[in-house]
Amino acid sequence: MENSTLEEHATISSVVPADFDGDLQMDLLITSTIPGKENSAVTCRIYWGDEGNLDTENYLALPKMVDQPLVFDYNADMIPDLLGEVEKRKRMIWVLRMVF
Ligand SMILES: [Ca+2]
Ligand SMILES: [Ca+2]
Repeated sequence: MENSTLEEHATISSVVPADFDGDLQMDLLITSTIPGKENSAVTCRIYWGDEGNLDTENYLALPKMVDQPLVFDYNADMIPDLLGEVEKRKRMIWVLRMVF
């Protein structure tokens, strides 16, 4: 993936491969931060897999988070969901679902 798809000066802090929309194509959750910046928020994006490639133009941008999100299956439908802290003590769960 070209670095230009990330924010300027951003460094990738984690990469989580999973099928986040249930279309049997592997997707990538990529989190990034700005190094050296105090209290830098974590940028979280899900890039959709498409026949072995990644669509770097269309991604799901999640709100900035205080820390790394946790990937887990909240509603037990075999599609991974996310738990993240968007502000101090304000936690949210994103329930992802099949697109078709
Ligand atoms: Ca997928
Ligand atoms: Ca789920």
